[in-house]
Amino acid sequence: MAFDHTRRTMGADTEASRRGFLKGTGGIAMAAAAGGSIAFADRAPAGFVGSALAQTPAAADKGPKVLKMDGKAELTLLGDKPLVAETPAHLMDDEVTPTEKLFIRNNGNMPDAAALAADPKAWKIKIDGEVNAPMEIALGDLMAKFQPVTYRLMLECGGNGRSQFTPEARGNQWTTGGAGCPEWTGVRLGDVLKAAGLKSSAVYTAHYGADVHLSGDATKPTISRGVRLAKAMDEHTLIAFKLNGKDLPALHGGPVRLIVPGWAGSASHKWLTRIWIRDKEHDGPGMTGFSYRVPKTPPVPGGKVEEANMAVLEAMPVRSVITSPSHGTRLASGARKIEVRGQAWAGESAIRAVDVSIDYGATWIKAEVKAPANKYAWQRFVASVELPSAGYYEVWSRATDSAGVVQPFQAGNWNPQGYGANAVTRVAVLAQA
Ligand SMILES: Nc1nc2c(c(=O)[nH]1)N[C@H]1C(S)=C(S)[C@@H](COP(=O)(O)O)O[C@H]1N2
Ligand SMILES: [Mo]
Repeated sequence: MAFDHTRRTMGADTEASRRGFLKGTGGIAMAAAAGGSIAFADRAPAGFVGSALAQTPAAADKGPKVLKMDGKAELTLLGDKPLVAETPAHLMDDEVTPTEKLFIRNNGNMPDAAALAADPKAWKIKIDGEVNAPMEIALGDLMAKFQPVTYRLMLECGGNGRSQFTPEARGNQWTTGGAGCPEWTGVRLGDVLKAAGLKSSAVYTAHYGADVHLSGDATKPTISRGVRLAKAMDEHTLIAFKLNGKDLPALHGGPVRLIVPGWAGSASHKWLTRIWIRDKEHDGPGMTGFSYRVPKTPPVPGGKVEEANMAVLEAMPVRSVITSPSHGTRLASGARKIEVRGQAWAGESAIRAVDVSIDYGATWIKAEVKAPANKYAWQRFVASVELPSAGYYEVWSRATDSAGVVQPFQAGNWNPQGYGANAVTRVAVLAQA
């Protein structure tokens, strides 16, 4: 039987069950294999049982496409022009995300290979706009003049979780793998901006890079986002040139990129060439309309949304991902003990708690949550769980952030381009007699 590795959150399952997949293969066949029992079926919402294993509708009928690329793990390919690939949950198990397991999100074509192959130390970054001393600094000088720092920092695509929305939102149908927490080395953007001398009129950054618009039009930026000055000045916001101790690979924005941790990944500009300091909110491609913007008050899902009701997406919401057991695990015959393990993080906040359920949320088991390595690093959680009998189970994880915000059961605050979906995630596990 084919496991569905792409849709296993509640929003998506509602859709799957509507389409009648429960009558087909999915959970029922799984339960039959388990001797007919679905553990805690009485606690599950009607029409819900087994749906985590229902077949993926439509395009993904043949199962998820797998990225085949030197130096990268088998990520799930969401698109190849531009290249977009996410990390399957079971590959998010490392405390520090190895480079080969880090997701990829390009909006355009990678910069010219010749430009990237040239001396990286000669790569230039311009700082201009609302500064007293505009500068153009070579990467080599940047490295020599400013103090390097190393942190583990979350990079998460603004669209992460998008596939949870019903009705479907526009864009790459990320499950939960548009996120990673590798170790980044760079200089603080704030130090560089201080050296350039910020004017009192400075309120926002605008980022530009060397990648090429899909149309081939060299005058068009692929994307150009920015952040409020306070975030730019945060000590964890970096102009980064190393990833996991090695020179930043071209695929991830090398030789140099921004890392704006905890906020929508689109602010973490790759192949960085210019930071324009502005006297108002930036309005480049990716800043206006429905792009990287979320409703201030929740609209009717799928209904008309007023542009005036949209505000810039900044910090990402609280989320947890179960990295082990992997979705579709069949335990050895008679085995009943599982260690539920995963990562949890929450944009600007820390994680206060992660709870795990094996009975459709009727009862919860407190997981042990590790302290973060530093601010903006994800936190590992572990819970030892004993399954009471053979049968088909769904294991859920639900994180609570330091402000008390909890992952919802269904993605809320629907928006046209699908940002901020952070529903409880689930994996199916079969305990065999
Ligand atoms: N120049 C440039 N920077 C970019 C992008 C891009 O297309 N071009 N994509 C952004 C988006 S949407 C995300 S989520 C992250 C992804 O970084 P990664 O590919 O290293 O994982 O880079 C951001 N920086
Ligand atoms: Mo993104």
